[in-house]
Amino acid sequence: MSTSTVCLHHLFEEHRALEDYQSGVPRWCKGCGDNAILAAVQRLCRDEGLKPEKTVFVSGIGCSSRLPHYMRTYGFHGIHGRALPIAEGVKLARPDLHVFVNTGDGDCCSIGTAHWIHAIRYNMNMTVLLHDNHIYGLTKKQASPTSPLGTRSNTTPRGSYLDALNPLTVTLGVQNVSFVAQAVDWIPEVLFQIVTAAFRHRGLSFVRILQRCPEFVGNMFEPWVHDPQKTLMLSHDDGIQLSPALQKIYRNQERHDPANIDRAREVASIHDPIPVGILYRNPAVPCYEDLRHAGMLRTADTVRLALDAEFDKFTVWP
Ligand SMILES: Cc1ncc(C[n+]2csc(CCOP(=O)(O)OP(=O)(O)O)c2C)c(N)n1
Ligand code: SF4
Ligand SMILES: [Mg+2]
Repeated sequence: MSTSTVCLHHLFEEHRALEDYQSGVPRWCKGCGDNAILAAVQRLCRDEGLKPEKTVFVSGIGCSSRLPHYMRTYGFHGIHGRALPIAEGVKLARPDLHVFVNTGDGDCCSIGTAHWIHAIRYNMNMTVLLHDNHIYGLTKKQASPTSPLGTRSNTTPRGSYLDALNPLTVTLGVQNVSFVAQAVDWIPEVLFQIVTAAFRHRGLSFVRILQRCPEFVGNMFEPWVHDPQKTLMLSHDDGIQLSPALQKIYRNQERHDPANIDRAREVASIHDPIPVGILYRNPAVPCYEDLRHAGMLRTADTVRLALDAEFDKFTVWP
């Protein structure tokens, strides 16, 4: 190859457009907040210049878990509640990959709860996006653990009996938590900034995204969508930067120190107004894959030798 061909090849490799990360036509309902989350991650991939062959989106089961189908990257549409252990397996085997997880409130906070708690403690370097629409969408309107008290659904026709579980306070209560943020699908610029900050954090970043499901719980977030005073924007120097236009709309703001876990827990408990921004960040928490791989030279030969040694233990020699 001539030098100029190499340069052209390099240019082609490095500069990708949004379309290079798009795949298929999303089948979500009109107005579904999953569309905004998809747009944010596609923009993130483009702006961060992620190589599609080095990027994996892992999901469980639910409307939200269809997201990997719409990414032109690697993807793993897993089984209900098991997105996190699948993603951890990917990361442990291939720490060089960018791993994203898309999980619903049923997927993560109901059937997948045990995996969620332990994934926070293992703190592997991945970006976890909780699409929290407060309902089971795919199976057509059953109450989820995050459904507010009194939610009428197919499983709770007289209204749900229990207070909702708060995914932020739960996550902030787990040992080794290293990044917790909250975003809403209806402020796309801020959603994008939060997802970007989550991606840049080294460790497990957990982003709860309040996501509209117009099909089954159309009124769930309406008061917050229409009244900017009901959103509490958290700001700090390297946090979200509101554009001048958004500054004028979202005037309810609080200076917040994301290193302060006690304040993060207090803010996480606020339901109204909805806190939006980075609640907690601690880059010093070690990642499990680093601890496991520390001092290990993993080449094809070392893996083969180690496997041979293991298999030899069970060999019945003639
Ligand atoms: C083991 C198992 N149990 C139950 C189901 C049925 N199921 C599929 S998706 C789902 C809930 C989805 O809700 P959520 O995770 O909130 O995702 P959403 O559709 O709202 O995005 C359930 C109960 C299943 N697929 N597998
Ligand atoms: S049912 Fe709800 S969550 Fe599922 S695609 Fe439609 S609007 Fe989105
Ligand atoms: Mg849901």
